[in-house]
Amino acid sequence: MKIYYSEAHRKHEPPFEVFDGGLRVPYLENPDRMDRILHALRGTDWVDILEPTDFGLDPIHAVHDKEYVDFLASSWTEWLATDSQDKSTLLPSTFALRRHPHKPASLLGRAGYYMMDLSACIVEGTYQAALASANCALSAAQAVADGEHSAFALCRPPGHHAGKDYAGGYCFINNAAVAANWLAAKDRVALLDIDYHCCNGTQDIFYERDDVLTISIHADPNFEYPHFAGYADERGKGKGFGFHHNFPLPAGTDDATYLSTLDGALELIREFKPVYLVLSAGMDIYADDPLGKIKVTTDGIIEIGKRISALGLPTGVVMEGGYNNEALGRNITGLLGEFN
Ligand code: SP5
Ligand code: ZN
Repeated sequence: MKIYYSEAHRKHEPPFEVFDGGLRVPYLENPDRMDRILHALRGTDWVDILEPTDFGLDPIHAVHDKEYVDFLASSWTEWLATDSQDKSTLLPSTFALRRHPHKPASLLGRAGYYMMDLSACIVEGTYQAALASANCALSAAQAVADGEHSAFALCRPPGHHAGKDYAGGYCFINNAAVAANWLAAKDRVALLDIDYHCCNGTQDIFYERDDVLTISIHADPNFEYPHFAGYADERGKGKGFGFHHNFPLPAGTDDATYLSTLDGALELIREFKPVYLVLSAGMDIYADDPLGKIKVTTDGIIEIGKRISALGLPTGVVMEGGYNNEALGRNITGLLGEFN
């Protein structure tokens, strides 16, 4: 299997994130995640780890507002020029409610406008890492468009919380959405997101489209991040109505319940008759994930891979979340092994 991976992620290493109640904790979305996965992949005899191709900014601008991408590109330099006391990472303290859409001129004002929370921390290497991550997803899309049965984009930072014009939840550029949009120019695409968290960014990006079916299985946003998207009654808008589906799950969901929910999602994908599948693969559904409250085992993840692979679709698998670093390697090789 072709695996696309770039070392550019290493320079995106924020010193902390801010949890509920203002607690500063070490950044959970850390470079060690990639090392664990690479180590496990290199231990198999079926991977070919490749540098991504540079697709330039056009496929990114096709999904994200240009001014938002410009903000990602220039914010670190602008941040260093401010007189803020702690410049270890750019985070705002005021957030834009989108019912008041004025965009302020100041850097911290724009940071609040373009960020949805306190876990999309920008540091010096963030923009380059985010671009390389998107190129990994595009390279995997190119591979399946060129006839590979499947390919894996080992993306870091992840992408599925990033919307057209906002960062959030460790995400800056929506890698899976960029790849799905690129494939949609060729033929019908389904995007299935199995990360523990709802893919609010992906949902927003495709919400009014009928050429990309988007489906997310995740922890119920009533109790879990991202809180404001992921409810079952959000089904798309305009001609996109009926082309987005959310499957919110309760805390404690086990393998059996997860798999029967997955079967429902897979049935919708079959009905849509896509030519390509993009799989946003977050491993934070794993039972011992520090951020998750869903109880899927490694065997459950392998079975998830088997059932998705049984669709028989050319599939670009895109790395999203997953924070039990020790388990990430076996969970990802278990999932991908079913596509091989
Ligand atoms: C890609 C991805 O999986 N992003 C997830 C980002 C979630 N960030 C917000 C976490 C909310 C913090 N709650 C902490 C509770 C710790 N017990
Ligand atoms: Zn997640």
